[in-house]
Amino acid sequence: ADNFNLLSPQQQDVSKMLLENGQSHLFNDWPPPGVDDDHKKAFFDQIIRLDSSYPGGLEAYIKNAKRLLADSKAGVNPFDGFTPSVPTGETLTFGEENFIKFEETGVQEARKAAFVLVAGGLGERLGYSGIKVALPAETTTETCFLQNYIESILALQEASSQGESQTQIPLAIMTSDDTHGRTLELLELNSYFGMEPTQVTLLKQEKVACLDDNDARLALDPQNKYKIQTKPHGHGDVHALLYSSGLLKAWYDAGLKWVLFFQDTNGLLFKAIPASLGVSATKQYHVNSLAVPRKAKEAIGGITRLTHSDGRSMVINVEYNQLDPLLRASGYPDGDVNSETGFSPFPGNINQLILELGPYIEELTKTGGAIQEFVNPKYKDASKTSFKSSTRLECMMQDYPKTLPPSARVGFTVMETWLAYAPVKNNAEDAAKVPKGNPYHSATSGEMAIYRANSIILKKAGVQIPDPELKVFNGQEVEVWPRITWKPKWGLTYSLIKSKVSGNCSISQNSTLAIKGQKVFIENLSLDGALIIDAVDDAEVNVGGSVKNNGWSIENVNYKDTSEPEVLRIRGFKFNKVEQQEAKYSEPGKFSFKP
Ligand code: UGB
Repeated sequence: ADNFNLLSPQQQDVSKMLLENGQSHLFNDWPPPGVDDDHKKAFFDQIIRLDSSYPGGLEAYIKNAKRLLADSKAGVNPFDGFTPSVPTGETLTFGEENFIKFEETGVQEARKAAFVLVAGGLGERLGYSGIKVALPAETTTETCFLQNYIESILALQEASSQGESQTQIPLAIMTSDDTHGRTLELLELNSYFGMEPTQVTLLKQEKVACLDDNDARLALDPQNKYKIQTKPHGHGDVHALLYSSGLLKAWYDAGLKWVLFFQDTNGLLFKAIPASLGVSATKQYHVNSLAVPRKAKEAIGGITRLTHSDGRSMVINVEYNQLDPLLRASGYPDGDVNSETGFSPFPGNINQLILELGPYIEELTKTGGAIQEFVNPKYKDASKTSFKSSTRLECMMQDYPKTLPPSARVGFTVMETWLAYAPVKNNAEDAAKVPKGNPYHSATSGEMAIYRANSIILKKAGVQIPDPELKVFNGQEVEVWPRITWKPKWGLTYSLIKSKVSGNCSISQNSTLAIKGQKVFIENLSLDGALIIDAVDDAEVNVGGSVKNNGWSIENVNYKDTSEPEVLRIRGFKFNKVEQQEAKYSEPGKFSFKP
């Protein structure tokens, strides 16, 4: 009571709220006023921060926690009454006529788009010491994920504002205490990779309070009785942050129409963006989730139609750990298994969402951005009365459609995996244990997938490229294609790529080709070795003839070999740059490169 009288009005309010919500234990061991006053102030600062960063405040958090913990204890099935079935959506095949049309529409629509990167996760599964967006997507050019993403958005920006004054496509990045400083530093050190600093907004998500028991008593830090333990709340925070920051409204007022969400380490993603945005615009989807064929038990959610016995129905992601029990409980005794096609009948969610901004704001105005949450306590025993360690509420960004009315237009677009999805999530050891035939989702597979996609695309554009070799790195067998890379502005769409490749071209298996330029035209090129073309945007370069040299060879790197840099260890290989030909153009003009 003595402590109470000395509090500011705001501190008194939150104290009352805590006491009324069963949190008196927080103050149990507090010494009288005059002792630990700084710590007490820090305690209230943290409480006020937790209160203001959750839709509805800390009181709502505690109430939601009590409800979800009671449900969890009672074993309530979140899918009770729902029957799962395989939904139908748009399936696209790269290079087909409708794919090319969707790409064209998507590029036009990009003028009205904003992008949102969720990058608050630390990537515990990957075990990389840096932030994931700073990781090279591939080591031929050492372009990191964030650079690749930003350059892709800038390429879209340029292509979509053809002939008109250039609009700036905004990019919001959700960070957390774990990633914020290093993300900002990466941007600043690299001049925002070509974006205007004002084009990029960083939104930091706050962690949420941990819970000690079924009564949702907030957990104190064992080392500090003036500090609440906190943990990440999940990527679902992105909706509340976009809403409460006022960013959505600013985008809407600026005439934007689409918000595209994406994750931190998918080096293929932007190959699928133009076409999928085209699908959203053509089909007028309020929500469009990108998906790929899913292998049973793969750690990506399954897109499922859930039909309730009362007639309600929705198309929604069922997270990978919930799909198997849901199926078993609904008349599929084998659970999450492949069908005769060799894939799960449920398309795999790659958490790339395209939302139409108008209906999105309308919905968030009602919900404040709150997303349906879940809790996953690890109980000490079957009585479910106590936890092994504190727990917290979590939420996922793909659960956004769960609160939408049945009239909402919710769809999904399935793309080929080789084109759209190759995340870097698993460390070498875990990746090597992935069941045979399932994707590794490692730095090894992520990089090789980029070469594979670029090779397949050039093959479709008429370049002769041999079949890949199979090689093993860090215990993972992967297809090794020629190491072909290009800048996003060189090859934003298939039509653009086709317009830059002509005649009789071939690239041998051992080759490396890096196209660092925009107006680089490949005509009658025969490449057997390494060729690096580096040209400023206003240099138009025709590349042809026969290039032959000893090139870059691939050497194995063991992930345990601490004498190698971490970035190489996690992928299991490095390039030995034996010989290469470089073509560099730093002035505008027309050039022809013939060795
Ligand atoms: N992330 C945050 O920004 N904040 C957080 O608090 C947590 C994460 P994970 P996950 O497409 O591959 C998702 O951990 O959650 C960011 C989908 O749920 O890599 O296991 C983080 O930085 C799943 O359905 O993935 O699985 C990263 O960018 C499936 O689609 C992103 O959120 C799977 O991704 C994802 O975090 C997938």
